[in-house]
Amino acid sequence: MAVTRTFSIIKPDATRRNLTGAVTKKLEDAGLRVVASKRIQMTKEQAEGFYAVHKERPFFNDLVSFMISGPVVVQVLEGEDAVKANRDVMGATNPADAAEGTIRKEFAESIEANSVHGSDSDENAKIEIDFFFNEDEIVG
Ligand code: RTP
Ligand code: MG
Repeated sequence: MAVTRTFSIIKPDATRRNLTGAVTKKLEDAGLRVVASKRIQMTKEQAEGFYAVHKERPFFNDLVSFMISGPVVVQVLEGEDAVKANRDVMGATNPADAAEGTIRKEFAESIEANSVHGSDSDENAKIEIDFFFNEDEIVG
């Protein structure tokens, strides 16, 4: 398995509860390394652009409002098969379905306020990383 990159967001429900460190610890314990990180307040335009694939979904407007309701921490993670390693430790989208030991089981408040985002493919990881980071901000 090759070392690859994925993109993560610690969402506003988690930053609000001061869980940035606790979430990051879970990521690190899963074998992922934070190679870039910044805390930002997303604009509405950024959130709409980032989630453009979901624009026809009924939850789109609520999701955009939630993602701009407070600061987020955007991160680039590196590790063996990083996309899968990250999604495994995140757990299911709905915390009610998330496995024991996952971030969403432990921390998520609801299907929307579910503490983390993680890319779902290597291709989308690259697009999402490029959306928030310049290459010189990433130090492997
Ligand atoms: P993510 O993209 O954030 O890593 O999460 P995911 O793949 O597990 O979920 P996805 O289907 O891509 O949905 C993106 C985010 O939209 C919110 N959501 N709300 N109210 C709802 O039914 C609903 N469904 C999804 C969640 O914040 C989800 O992470
Ligand atoms: Mg997704």
